[in-house]
Amino acid sequence: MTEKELDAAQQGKGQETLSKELLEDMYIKMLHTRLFEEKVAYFFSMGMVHGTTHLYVGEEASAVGACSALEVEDLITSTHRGHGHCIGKGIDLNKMMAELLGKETGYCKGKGGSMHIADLTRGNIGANGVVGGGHAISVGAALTLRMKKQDNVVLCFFGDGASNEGSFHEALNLASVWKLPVIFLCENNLYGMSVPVSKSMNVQDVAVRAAAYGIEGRVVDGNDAIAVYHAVKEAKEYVKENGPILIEAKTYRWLGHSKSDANVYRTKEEIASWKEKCPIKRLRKYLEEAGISTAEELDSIEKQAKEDIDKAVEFAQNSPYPSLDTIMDDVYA
Ligand SMILES: Cc1ncc(C[n+]2csc(CCOP(=O)(O)OP(=O)(O)O)c2C)c(N)n1
Repeated sequence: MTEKELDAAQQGKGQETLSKELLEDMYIKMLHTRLFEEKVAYFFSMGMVHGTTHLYVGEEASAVGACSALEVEDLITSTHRGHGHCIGKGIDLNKMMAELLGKETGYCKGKGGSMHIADLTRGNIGANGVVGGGHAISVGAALTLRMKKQDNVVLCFFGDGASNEGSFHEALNLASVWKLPVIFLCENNLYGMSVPVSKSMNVQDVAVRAAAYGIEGRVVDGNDAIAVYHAVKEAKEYVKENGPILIEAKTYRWLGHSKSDANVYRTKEEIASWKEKCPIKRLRKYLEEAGISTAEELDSIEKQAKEDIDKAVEFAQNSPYPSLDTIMDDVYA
């Protein structure tokens, strides 16, 4: 099936028809994610971003498709590769750029960096530098929602590598036993650092692991924002009634694991073949071919996205660094 036929088949499955407004919002958020990270990569190379960064380039459809299916009050837990999750859930780009540049106006007043961003006003309860760190937190958050009788869900993002952690298995088990409204969303980008999934697990799909806990596992094309949207939208209703679900979004990161990655464990051909499947180009093509948006409209969205990121850069660069006498403020452990 061609991509176009696949998309058409999806629309024919009796799924909700997405509005132009929603699809264009997904398009600009995917562009924001790509452009934001391109700036971060540049600033990192200039020595302006401290610590490390884990870029999400190539995986944009997964975060944006998933978060677009959630309400503001639905919660997400994120990972070390979390910029896309933040943008999907509606982060303030200025404050996130300021945080990465270590400025006082950032989300953590410039002291946390990329892996500690949370925005409780938008249901983002936090990135996490600990692989698998979000699993237990998402179960606890779902239990809180249940106890407060709130009709919302928690979506837990994690990678294929994190599905080999003990926390994944404990969390799925407990969420299943307590029938908690958690969507476990595995972003399978085929590698945990330099280790391919074929060398770290003896199953083809992470999704099959759900069966061990008596829950449903589904696989979705993680490079298709619309498919991810539908999968999460359906899952949202499902988990409120039945308890957790595991969704595996198959995707790929184009860049190295982090900035210290020489990227020698995969071939140029493999990377090039995934670049061909660019999720952003794919959504643009769909919007144009389905007659939802004109080329001019999409160009103007791209222009807007660039301006938004330039503004975020300007805001961050013009912001002060935190002063030395605040070094121990907001330190909890
Ligand atoms: C508990 C723990 N173990 C190891 C690490 C080092 N580490 C950081 S990212 C990573 C790979 C994670 O792979 P995956 O979960 O597939 O996510 P991806 O990086 O592919 O998005 C590892 C091993 C860590 N941060 N935390």
